[in-house]
Amino acid sequence: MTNASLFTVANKTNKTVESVTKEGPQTTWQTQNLDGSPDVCGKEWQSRYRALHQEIINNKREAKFLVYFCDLPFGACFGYGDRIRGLISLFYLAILTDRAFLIHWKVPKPLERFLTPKNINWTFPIPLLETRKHFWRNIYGQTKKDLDGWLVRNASAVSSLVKKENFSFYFDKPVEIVTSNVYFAASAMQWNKYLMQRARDMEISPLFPDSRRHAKIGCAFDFLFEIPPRLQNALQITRKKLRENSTFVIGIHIRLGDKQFGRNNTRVSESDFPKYFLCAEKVERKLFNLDGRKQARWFLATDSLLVKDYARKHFAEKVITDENKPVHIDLPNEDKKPISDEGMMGILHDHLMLAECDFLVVSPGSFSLTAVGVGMHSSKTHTFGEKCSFDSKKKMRSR
Ligand SMILES: Nc1nc2c(ncn2[C@@H]2O[C@H](COP(=O)(O)OP(=O)(O)O)[C@@H](O)[C@H]2O)c(=O)[nH]1
Ligand SMILES: [Mg+2]
Repeated sequence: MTNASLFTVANKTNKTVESVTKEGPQTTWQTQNLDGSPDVCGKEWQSRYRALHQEIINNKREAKFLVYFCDLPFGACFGYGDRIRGLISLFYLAILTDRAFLIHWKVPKPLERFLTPKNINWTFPIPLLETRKHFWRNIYGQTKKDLDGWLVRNASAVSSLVKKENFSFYFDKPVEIVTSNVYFAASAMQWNKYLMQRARDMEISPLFPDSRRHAKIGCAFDFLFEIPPRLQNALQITRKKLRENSTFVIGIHIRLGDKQFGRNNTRVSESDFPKYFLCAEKVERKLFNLDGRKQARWFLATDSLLVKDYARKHFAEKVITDENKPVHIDLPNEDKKPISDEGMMGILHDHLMLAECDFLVVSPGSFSLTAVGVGMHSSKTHTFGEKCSFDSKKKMRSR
């Protein structure tokens, strides 16, 4: 992805507009603060876990590891959003069982090329100690031979396990490796009396039942990941275009489905996606006090070129979108080539950019909902494009 040619900005306007953000009015277009807020994320467990992790990898404490694993010869760790939800669920499970969390995400590209370790060294090599391997997800096309050596549980069996098991005993090997796309941190884990007791004792507030549903994603993401300079630069270029003249930004994510990636699966139909743009217009009208001087910009992320073309044709004035063809992280391209670095950058760029928009119009699915989580959005700052319901009495103030 070359920075200069990445994005199409339709005609720039020089109107003076001030931005409205999730936290309230802002006077500049500076980066949204996505850092895990101490109010939502808690503030003590992070340093305690950092110390524990350090002690384990420095051999000063019993070797106990929990590894998120995506390096299977047959691929198929699912999409980016699915991976993030599985990974983050395992991260919390590692904290609650006093294990050092490692990420071994090598397919189709090593994650550490695109997101780097922040508070803990999750790239530490998997120790050559007694190991058990868990395959926690539904089987899609894997053969018996592929799964040799893996303890297989489908998604509903994982939920049952996570609801009732005492994992301090269940995980009894020095190295427990898991490949998973199950978002149990937001569901089954909440029912587990042992895990929830530990979460309370350790004051891991994003896991408390009354915490914001997707904040657990934002708090974990912020703890684990640093955005490296190459991706930061790409984000900054887009941000500048979006925030020019202190405008405010609506992020729109339209996920048509895997049809464009050669699979028979439709999420949002080609006749329904224009509703997302109508929804963004409604958000502007009802939530932001726009007048002739004020204008919003839209950041469009989508899996479809058709949607991008439509947006450029109908909303050239306000839409900014990546020019490249979106790729599915886990499905082969038409030419059967593995996904390129640019393709991966495009996925991360779209996801992180969506996260920092002031309001989100999203699709059902994990790509959208993890962006809601990473951006620490509440129910007041996102809606689903087709339903487009929100409380229009709660106007967002602009100055
Ligand atoms: N670049 C880009 N890729 C996307 C976008 N939406 C979906 N994709 C691709 O489609 C895949 C969708 O999988 P996933 O993130 O699991 O979302 P879900 O299947 O909708 O739950 C992602 O991994 C991306 O490769 C988007 O807005 N931009
Ligand atoms: Mg998926």
